[in-house]
Amino acid sequence: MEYKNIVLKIEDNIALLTVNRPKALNALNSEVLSELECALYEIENNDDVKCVIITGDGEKAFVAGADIKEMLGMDAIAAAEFAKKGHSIIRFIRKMKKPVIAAVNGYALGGGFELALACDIIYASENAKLGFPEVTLGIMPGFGGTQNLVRICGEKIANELIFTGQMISAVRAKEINVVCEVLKDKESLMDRAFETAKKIASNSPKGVAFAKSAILTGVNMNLSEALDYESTLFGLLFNTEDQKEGMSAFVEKRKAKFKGK
Ligand code: CO8
Repeated sequence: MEYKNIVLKIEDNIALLTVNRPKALNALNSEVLSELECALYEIENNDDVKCVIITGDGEKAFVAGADIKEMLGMDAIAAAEFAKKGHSIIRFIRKMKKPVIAAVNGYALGGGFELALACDIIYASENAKLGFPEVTLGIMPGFGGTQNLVRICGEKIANELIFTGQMISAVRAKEINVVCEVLKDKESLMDRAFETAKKIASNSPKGVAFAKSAILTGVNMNLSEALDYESTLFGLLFNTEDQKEGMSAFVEKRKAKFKGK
């Protein structure tokens, strides 16, 4: 499919998805959301792809939020539909077999912060600014922000960020466990994202996918149910060729070649 507002590059088992609407600081309008949804679907169904990186075009913004100019004229029904469209992307990213890394280069505000929070790993450049300015616009986060932030850094920090609408630095985002690492500029940010993506891509795709499922599904279960879920997935991996290959390679002192089977 041809995309107008995003660029999708697939190379060496890694998909790089760039939101490319620089005139609006990569803000998410309905068209961008539809394209993101299609691209993520395309990536998930491409067996060559083992890991995904999402970033924003340029150095100024990852995504500066949902498109305020589009939202200005929305009534309640249209706004709820718009949020649901966003939610289906978040749900999709969370359920994808392939890990998704957000490389946050600059502003990640409102829906942009929420898009990053939906990803499995977040790296940020030193100039990144993250926050939820929604209450300054008379609305509230509606792209999963109220639910994901509280699960990552707890109620008090989530309250402070969401009720004030203040932006935080990448360093502060790391302190509150939102960001894994802060990199000095866009180039080192992308290098770091690719380094991690390559490591993930060299591992067993099924092992990675099942681990992602155990982490994300288990967190919403009680510990006993979550441990049962983990042991079921652990057992299922012993039906795969990758388990045989991974363990044989160890014993034979060679590098494993995983097929994702
Ligand atoms: N929507 C639409 N246009 C935007 C947005 C946005 N979110 N952010 C920036 N732009 C546009 C500006 O209007 C401007 O366009 P133009 O030149 O035509 O006027 C261009 O991008 C450049 O922006 P600025 O001139 O403002 O650049 P500055 O460097 O002065 O400021 C800021 C950068 C601080 C990032 C500033 O642009 C800003 O505050 N932007 C808005 C940030 C914001 O409030 N985001 C939250 C939006 S609400 C939201 O995301 C709700 C999500 C919940 C539902 C989602 C469901 C999918």
